[in-house]
Amino acid sequence: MSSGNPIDRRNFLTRGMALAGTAMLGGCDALSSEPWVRRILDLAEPLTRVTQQALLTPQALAREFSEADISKNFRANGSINPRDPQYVAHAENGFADWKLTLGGLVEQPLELSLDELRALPSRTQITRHDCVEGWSCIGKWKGVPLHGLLERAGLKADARYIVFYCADDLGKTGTEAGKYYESIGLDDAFHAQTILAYEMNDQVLPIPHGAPVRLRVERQLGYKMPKYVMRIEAVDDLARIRRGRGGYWEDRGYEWYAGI
Ligand SMILES: Nc1nc2c(c(=O)[nH]1)N[C@H]1C(S)=C(S)[C@@H](COP(=O)(O)O)O[C@H]1N2
Ligand SMILES: [Mo]
Repeated sequence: MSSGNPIDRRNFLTRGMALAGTAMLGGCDALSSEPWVRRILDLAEPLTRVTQQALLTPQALAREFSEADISKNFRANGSINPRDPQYVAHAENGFADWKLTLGGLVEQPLELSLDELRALPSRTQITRHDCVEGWSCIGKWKGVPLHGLLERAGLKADARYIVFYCADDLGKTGTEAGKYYESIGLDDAFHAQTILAYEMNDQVLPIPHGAPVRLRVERQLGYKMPKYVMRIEAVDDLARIRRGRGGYWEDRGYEWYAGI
């Protein structure tokens, strides 16, 4: 992700415009009208070079499907009913007092209720979920684009990864060490289809699929999409977290980048 040369302003603008133009030609969301792209094009705010690189990486979109393609039975996998006492208490009252926190290497930490998340601009997408175990299901997801939250919080210059901490103790250790977690790079974090989903197939996201919010990272395998996300953190390094490989399954031997 790092390049030797600083991006000069003209080159940066040209590539930024080209990126926005390509997305529109492709019939995708009008990227150039999105606030984060406008802000880059205006250079209204000094972004870090790492962030610029992440944003300028060609944003290939994962294939999107039609309503008719939606799987009748979307399989639920891994944890399907977390028993963590705090989680259970939140679930019992419909996550009314639950709050998602976004902290770490950010200028302005955020704390958002489910209602506040639902009030933010959303994205809906019908995509195919591929599990490393060899099954796929197509589902419709609605949620908050992660890039919007990251912009609001403002990444610090040394932020390189976004880490997601979950409520479920998949490892059944009874401690934080067994809890599911995941991390992605800034390219995926700012990708247009990377959303914190709170609806699935036009329903409130059910517990087996990750209520109250689960990440969708559509260019990677299922295990990169944490369910039951409680806390998000921007970090410069993954080595100090849990066993240091960037995710629950990564710590147990899976690849950190699970592109499909
Ligand atoms: N918190 C949490 N997230 C998770 C898992 C899990 O066990 N716990 N399993 C992962 C795996 S391997 C897959 S395939 C998908 C399954 O998502 P689904 O239950 O909506 O099908 O969630 C991923 N995210
Ligand atoms: Mo999976």
